[in-house]
Amino acid sequence: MNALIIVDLQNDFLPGGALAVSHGDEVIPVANNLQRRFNLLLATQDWHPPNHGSFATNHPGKRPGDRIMLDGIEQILWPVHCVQNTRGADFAPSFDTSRIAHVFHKGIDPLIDSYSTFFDNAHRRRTGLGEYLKERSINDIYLLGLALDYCVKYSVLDARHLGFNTHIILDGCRGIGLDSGDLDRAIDEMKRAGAILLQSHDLSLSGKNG
Ligand code: VGL
Ligand code: ZN
Repeated sequence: MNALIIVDLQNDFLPGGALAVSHGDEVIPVANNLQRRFNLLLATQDWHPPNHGSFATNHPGKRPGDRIMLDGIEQILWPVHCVQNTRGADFAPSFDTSRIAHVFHKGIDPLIDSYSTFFDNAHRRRTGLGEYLKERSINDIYLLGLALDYCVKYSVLDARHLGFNTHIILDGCRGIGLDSGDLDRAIDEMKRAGAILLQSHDLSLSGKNG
C-alpha cells in the first residue's frame, strides 16, 4: 500500500502569504493532478497558537531569521504564520481537499517547533502519522509540498528513520532557501538518507498502484 502526503499547502506559504515560498502556488496543480494515482491521500497543516515560540514577535528585540535557544534547542525565528483557525493557516482555495482522508497538524506546542510531520524538532512527541501509516500497512510514501528545505526535508528524514520507503516528488515542492545552497543541501541530505527522488510525470505514466 502507498500514500500521498501533501505538505502544508496553506495560504501563508503561498505568494502574498506571511511566510511566502517563492512559486509555492505552482505545486497546487501538481498535487491536485496526482491525487487519482493514490488510494490514500493525507495532508498536513502547520498549526501554531498565537504565542508560538517560533514567531520573532514573541521575542522582544528579535527579528525573523534570528536564531535563539527555545526550551533547550536551537530555533530559527519566523514571521507570524499559520496561526490556528486564521485565513493564513487555511488550505489554499484551489487545493482539492475533497478526498483527503486525514489532516495531521504540527507546531501546536508553543515551546517547540515541528518541521517534520512525524515528530517535533526534538523528537519529544509524535503527531500520530507514523502509527497511522503502520496500522494501515503502508510502506511506501510519496511526499510533495512546502517547504522543501524545512517541512518536506525533515518529514522525509523522519520517514526514513521510521523505515518507510520514501519518495519525493520534486516538481511538487518549492523551498524557502534562507541561505544560498539550502535547497541543494536539502536534496542531498534526503538522498543520503535513502529517499527516492522523482518527478510527477514518472508517476502519471503508471496506473493507480496503491
Ligand atoms: C515550515 C518554517 C516554519 C514548513 C513551517 O512547513 O516548512 N517552515 N514553519
Ligand atoms: Zn511554522
